Amino acid sequence: SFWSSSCASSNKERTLAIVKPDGLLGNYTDDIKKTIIEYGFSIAEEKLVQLDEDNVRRFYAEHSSKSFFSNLVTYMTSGPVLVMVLEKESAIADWRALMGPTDANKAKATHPHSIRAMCGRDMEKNCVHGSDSPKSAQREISFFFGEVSTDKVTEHDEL
Ligand code: IDP
Repeated sequence: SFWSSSCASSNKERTLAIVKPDGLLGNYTDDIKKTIIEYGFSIAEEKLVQLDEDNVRRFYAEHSSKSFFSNLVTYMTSGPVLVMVLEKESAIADWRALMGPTDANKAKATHPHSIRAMCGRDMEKNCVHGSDSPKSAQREISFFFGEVSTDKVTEHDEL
């Protein structure tokens, strides 16, 4: 593939990060981006999008049978999100570590310097997303930035 052939000599890895609607509404975007840069990531791509129900159902398909799924759809469509491709060595694991645990209350207790401790509220409203494996990262990056992605999500006008 293009990626493996053009980057064979680089250890850089890409992951998908999302600042969720609570992060944008709470004006945490600048602090989150500052932290991302401080920790050595580069932001390779970014766009502000308004997800619709269908986008979220497909993005989070693995959670479709969970009890919290309909709340997750409501939450993720409640406002625009900032989607970014982050790049660095070990980007996937390092971004997960920087986000902190899924439950923002746990993050505040055990990972006080994590992003979810800084701007999350609870198990659901946890401010940020990060891919959990190389396979997810590839799927999620092409979901938002692949060749056909422009019909899948609606770009938001004002950034
Ligand atoms: P992750 O975002 O830390 O990878 P996942 O288990 O993949 O966590 O869950 C996806 C998202 O679904 C979470 O970030 C959170 O917003 C929401 N979520 C997960 N578990 C719960 C729950 O038990 N109640 C409400 N929302 C949840």
